[in-house]
Amino acid sequence: TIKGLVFDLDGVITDTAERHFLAWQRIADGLGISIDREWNERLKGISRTESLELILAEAPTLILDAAGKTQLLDEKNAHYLELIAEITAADILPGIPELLEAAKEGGCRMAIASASKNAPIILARLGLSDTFDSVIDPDALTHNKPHPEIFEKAAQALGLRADECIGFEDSLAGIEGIKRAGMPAVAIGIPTFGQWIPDIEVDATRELDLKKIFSQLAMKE
Ligand code: G16
Ligand code: MG
Repeated sequence: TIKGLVFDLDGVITDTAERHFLAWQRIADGLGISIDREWNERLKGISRTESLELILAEAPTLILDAAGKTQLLDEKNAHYLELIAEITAADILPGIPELLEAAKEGGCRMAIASASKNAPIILARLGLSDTFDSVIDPDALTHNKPHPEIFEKAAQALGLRADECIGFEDSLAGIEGIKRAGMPAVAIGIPTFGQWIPDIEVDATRELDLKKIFSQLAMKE
């Protein structure tokens, strides 16, 4: 039986992707690299350093040393922090408040498994600091998504086995990580899948219904 829920943050609880994009676009512009929203899709769920590497790969002749990269990462985050300062509870995605409420009433434990080092700040802005029993610190991880480590740690932090939890993700890397952890996966707004297939798919967070998810999973067993 399911006793815990493990949530990705960006794209599941709130949509910070546009703010990440604007902050990265400013950095890319400064380097003479142009990125658009479609290109930005590949940065979803990817760590900050990996995101910078993908941007720099667009300008192969540009060579930066470690200090230069660190400076760009700091600049990106400073701009991103300015942008997320505007976030309020109104930025929680549709259907999520109801889902969190239903989970709490049902006695589910809940954790955040986000690649974002800014997750605690964002949760505070959303008024959700006390909602989750655990927020996994991405700095304490050895591997990034699609590795299952963050989801394994989240289940452990809740005192549960992975198969007693459900993972919610909006990125392919995240679905792979959840499935490799041995956890049932709910995919939100992901158009196509590769090797790793989620247990349940919805087009958007507003379609999430905890009772329905529980019964769909029970039918699969
Ligand atoms: C989020 C975003 C990624 C971002 C990553 C790291 O992941 O989807 O685009 O690069 O966090 O964020 P930060 O620069 O704040 O540490 P997730 O796992 O919440 O979808
Ligand atoms: Mg995400």
